[in-house]
Amino acid sequence: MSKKDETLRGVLDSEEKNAHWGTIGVALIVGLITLFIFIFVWRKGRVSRRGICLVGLCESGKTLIFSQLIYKKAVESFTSMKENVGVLNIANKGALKLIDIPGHERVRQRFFDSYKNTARGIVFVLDSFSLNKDIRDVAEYLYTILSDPVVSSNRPQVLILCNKQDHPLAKGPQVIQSVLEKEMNVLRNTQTNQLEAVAEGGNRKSFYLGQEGKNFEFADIRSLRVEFAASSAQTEDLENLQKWLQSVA
Ligand SMILES: Nc1nc2c(ncn2[C@@H]2O[C@H](COP(=O)(O)OP(=O)(O)O)[C@@H](O)[C@H]2O)c(=O)[nH]1
Ligand SMILES: [Mg+2]
Repeated sequence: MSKKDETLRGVLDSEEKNAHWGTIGVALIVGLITLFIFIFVWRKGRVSRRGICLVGLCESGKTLIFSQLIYKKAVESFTSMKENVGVLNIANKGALKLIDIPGHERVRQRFFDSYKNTARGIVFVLDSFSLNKDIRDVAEYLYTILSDPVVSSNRPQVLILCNKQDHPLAKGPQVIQSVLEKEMNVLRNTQTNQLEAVAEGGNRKSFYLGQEGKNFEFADIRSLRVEFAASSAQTEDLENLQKWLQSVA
């Protein structure tokens, strides 16, 4: 090989190396840009979700809570078939949009579906006195909300608000939590069996709430933080709810 050939080869080799580094550089830049876009969209999604959905069975106290928070007084309550929407200003944290979703079985899913995308938080209101009588319905509604695909992907904060604490026979949040966990466990078993019967080997995991192989516990829902608090809208005791709103906003 002549000297000229060797020089030419050296030049070609170094050009190849340069091209190689060039490709890595471009790939790195594209990767970084994609990462930044991803972080931006993700943050924007979280920041722009300012909704707080008040859900729960009829007569649990949602509308009274809504009017105490928005109008600072009780407004004549009626069985509503429409949602109430109001703006809640949280000190140092900006505004939240409070949505009181009607509890009627036939309409609640439709209303929840149209607001769940904007939910930064979900307040599930229940009547702490009539829980024994309504336990099945309460657990079913709660299960539907917590296992909703949009909810588990957006991960709003969840508060289970044990309302009507002023009632002499009202149960406290801790008792309510364990009663609910037992009922949700029963519900999960029946639902899992039904789903298995319908779709053998189907997409069962996405419906499974909590941890497999042990009894249901709220703490085991990996995608959601579920908290419990007490309130009495009647006696204007909404302090725990206010604190939770302050932390979520
Ligand atoms: N004792 C008691 N009654 C309440 C409380 N909160 C709501 N209520 C009453 O429960 C009934 C249903 O309340 P409402 O806000 O309309 O419930 P919603 O159907 O969930 O919107 C009304 O008569 C309220 O006055 C509470 O904390 N204690
Ligand atoms: Mg109402």
